[in-house]
Amino acid sequence: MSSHTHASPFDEWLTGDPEVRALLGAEAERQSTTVQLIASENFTSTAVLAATGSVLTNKYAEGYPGRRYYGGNQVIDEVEDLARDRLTALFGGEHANVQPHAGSNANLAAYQALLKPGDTVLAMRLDHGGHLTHGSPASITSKVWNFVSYGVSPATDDPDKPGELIDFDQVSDLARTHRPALIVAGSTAYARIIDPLPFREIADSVGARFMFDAAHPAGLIAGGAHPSPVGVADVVTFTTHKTLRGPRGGAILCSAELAKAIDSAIFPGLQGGPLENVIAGKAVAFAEAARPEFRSYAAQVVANARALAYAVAAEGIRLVSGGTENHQVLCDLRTFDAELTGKEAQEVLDRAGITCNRNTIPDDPRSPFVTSGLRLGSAAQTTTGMGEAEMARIGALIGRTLRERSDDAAVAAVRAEIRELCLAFPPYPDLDGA
Ligand code: DSN
Repeated sequence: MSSHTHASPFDEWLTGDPEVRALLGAEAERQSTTVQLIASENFTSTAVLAATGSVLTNKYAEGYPGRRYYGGNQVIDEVEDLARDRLTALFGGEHANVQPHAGSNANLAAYQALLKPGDTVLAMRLDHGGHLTHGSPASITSKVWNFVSYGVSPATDDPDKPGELIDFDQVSDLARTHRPALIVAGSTAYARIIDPLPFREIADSVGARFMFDAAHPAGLIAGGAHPSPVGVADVVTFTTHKTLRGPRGGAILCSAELAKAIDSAIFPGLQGGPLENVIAGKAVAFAEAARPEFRSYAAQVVANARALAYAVAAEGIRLVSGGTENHQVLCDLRTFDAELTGKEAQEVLDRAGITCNRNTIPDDPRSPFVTSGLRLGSAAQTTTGMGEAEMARIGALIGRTLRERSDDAAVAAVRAEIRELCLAFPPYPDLDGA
């Protein structure tokens, strides 16, 4: 038996490798005894874990169902077809590609399918909430294509109109000035609903294609809590492991007209052999997300984020955009303590058992490595069954930890309280207690 209270799933299969077994046990312990508030993470079901850890990892399957470059893919074809069919049944859309290893690959493939090198793309600024693949200078995307960035409107002092919302006047002006071939919607740090319709209208007004990167809200869309971009955007990319609660990976939905270009962009354009074990995990997750209880889950994720937002605001932390409509809470720490950086806050919260990440806030005066903000997310702990009362308690504990951050005993007391809270909401109740 492992020395940890919480064994990793399938622990008994690792008796021959005590080092890896111990590491997996340690991570299972961490995930079970600390609060997971990273907005891009979740806990998959054990069925997803089982499919991802299956014999399908052994198979090479370059190509697509019915058109493989290796023999022996009869079963694999059925697995991938099942995943594709379940994905189009879940979201609609005429064509699905379930092979992207990650969201970044899905985005690169969409650009490759829709653009020529040097074409202009209009996407969200990274420091206003966009993603690296939306044209960050550090990303290959900015070296191949010419990115122009839109951002959010300025913050205001009016609680009824707090600002920091996507500035559609700016999107429209930039589209008219730069005539992009593609407009990208989607974000990694933006706590509001992103309505695909205004983007579609602006794209149509300048003859641009429209891509929606739904990596963060995919599960909220599947669960009916957010409007769907499928059928509105030309291409929808997303990750499967965030709010959608599947295995780590990506996927793409597009029209039949773009199917060949998207498929060729993924393979052979960008990737080699697909991870069919992960694709089986995606198939399991897509079926889970189609069940009625997933709609309740998505609604609870949003309600939990709202409860967490109220609680941290009550501690004196400013909420970027004044609140939340999704699974994220974006915190501006400067109103809490002008000296406190996102980096320091993340580190002390880690010691208290509250796992989250520092994040830039719009027009952050500090560097992306230091930041003035924190990003919190409700998707993972909602999966364990936590509700608004637990979120309110965690919000208060965040305030206490940050206030008493130089007092090791106070931080340790929060850590003990968090551990007790987490033990009441195990992520894998059927597998724990080894
Ligand atoms: N790293 C992901 C996130 O945390 O939002 C985006 O790629």
